[in-house]
Amino acid sequence: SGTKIKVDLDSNTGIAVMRFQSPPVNSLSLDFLTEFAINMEKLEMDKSCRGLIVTSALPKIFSAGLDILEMYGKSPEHCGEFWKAVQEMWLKLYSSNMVTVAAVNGSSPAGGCLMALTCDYRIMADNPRYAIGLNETQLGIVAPFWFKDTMAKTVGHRTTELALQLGLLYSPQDALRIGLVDQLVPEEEVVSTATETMAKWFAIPDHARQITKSMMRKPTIDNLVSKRESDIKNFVSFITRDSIQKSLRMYMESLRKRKA
Ligand code: CO8
Repeated sequence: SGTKIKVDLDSNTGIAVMRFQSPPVNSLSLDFLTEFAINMEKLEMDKSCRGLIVTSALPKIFSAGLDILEMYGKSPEHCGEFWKAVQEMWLKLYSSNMVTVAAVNGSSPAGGCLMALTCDYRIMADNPRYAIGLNETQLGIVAPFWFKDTMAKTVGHRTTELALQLGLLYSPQDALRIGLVDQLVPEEEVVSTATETMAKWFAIPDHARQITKSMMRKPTIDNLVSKRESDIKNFVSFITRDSIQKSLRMYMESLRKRKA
């Protein structure tokens, strides 16, 4: 097993806590996503595990989203392999039989926001410095249909239209207002609140809850499953364009300048 994600399963409570620990910003690299998929498979098979909390072991950041370096200056083959791993992460989380709670204890742009959106419930730290949202257009790239679907299923069509076109990043208060997160708590209580929340979900018979979850999500999941190959092709031809590569470079430079 790897080292980018730490998993603690408490077989008394049936709750697994997955802590992302990939400095500096828990970006979703190919290695990270591979480790994530392996951990998900293990937990999904483990009868003693009924619930999963995903959170960050790093201060201030839940996840910075997809690792831009996996999409910049890379071969089409590499980009395709990377995108397949991103799809796999979404499929595994969105279709999980476990109760999934995102304990968002830091900023969560783009792919980080997507990860939180795939969970059943989102609790965020009430710190105005943190931001969450699908900001892809700000990078000159486009969130694919299944990112859009996940967002729209959560906050509705009109809010998604504004959020995605403008690439909006929301403060915790605004994220709560639009329903992008379900609850705000003080930073040090995010994980404990997630554990308490689990109890409420565990009180419902698993089979009834799982069938209901599947009923809500299956059409969205089937839609990607049936279009997986064309989605990979689209991504690869888009991301390897010179103009898009240039946008990514400029964005990375702007991150660096902001710091200087
Ligand atoms: N990928 C790779 N490296 C990153 C990323 C990233 N997503 N985010 C930050 N880094 C790097 C920074 O460049 C910096 O590197 P260095 O130290 O070498 O300069 C280092 O991590 C630390 O970053 P910061 O100094 O910026 O740290 P802060 O604590 O000040 O800020 C933030 C943390 C808020 C996470 C900030 O770094 C940030 O906003 N990052 C960018 C986040 C972002 O926009 N991610 C979008 C990725 S795209 C995506 O997830 C979905 C793509 C959809 C597919 C598109 C289809 C075409």
